[in-house]
Amino acid sequence: MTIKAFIFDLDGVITDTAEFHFRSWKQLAEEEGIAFTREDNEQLRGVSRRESLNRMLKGRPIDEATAQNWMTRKNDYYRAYLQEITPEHVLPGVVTFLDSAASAGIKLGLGSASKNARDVLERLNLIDRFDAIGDGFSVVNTKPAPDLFIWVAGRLGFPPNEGVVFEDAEAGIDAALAGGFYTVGVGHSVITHAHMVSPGGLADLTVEGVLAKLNK
Ligand code: B16
Ligand code: MG
Repeated sequence: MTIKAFIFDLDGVITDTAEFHFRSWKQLAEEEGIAFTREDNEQLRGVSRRESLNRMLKGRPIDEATAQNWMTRKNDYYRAYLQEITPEHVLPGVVTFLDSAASAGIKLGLGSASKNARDVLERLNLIDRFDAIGDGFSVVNTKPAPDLFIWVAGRLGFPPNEGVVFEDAEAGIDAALAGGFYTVGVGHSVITHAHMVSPGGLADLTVEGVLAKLNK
């Protein structure tokens, strides 16, 4: 079997929007008198806006209208931060890795839980590099459900067992494994159950190295 497609998560793999998500949730939490720390924010990596709100609330009940209002406010704060994003916010090694994969004939997909993913990619000047983009609008069941990555693989025209998912979050690795993909855990979070890990991100990986390790 041969690997023919790479699918990348956005936040934590291509760029670091986690800090902007954190500041936005923190602002909302402070306005509402809810304690919210950086450690709390780690639990929100890779999960949808709605699930992030649920985790921030830690069981505190709110009605649906309030939930919608809070998510809108958080997203407004987040979108203000997005205006600061430039191509300099692309993480080290990403452009080289994407170029090298494309040169090797590998199809490139993006699988992000974010409804802002396209805007972020445009600001990073990377949107044209991907053959398929799945985002927070693409599927109903978000990570750790496998649906998003399967949706992207379908768009790329390859079955999951010919694809590798690069993820920084447990929820994303769980989603990819559930879908039958090969997985590479990247970044500083502790990922123990991926086929391969790279704490230094894409900068510490080569396309040849990934293929040699995963191509059986
Ligand atoms: P939005 P990823 C995820 O991006 C973030 O890691 C997560 O913190 C965020 O809640 C989620 O996107 C939804 O983002 O509110 O912009 O729709 O890691 O899947 O690229
Ligand atoms: Mg991520």
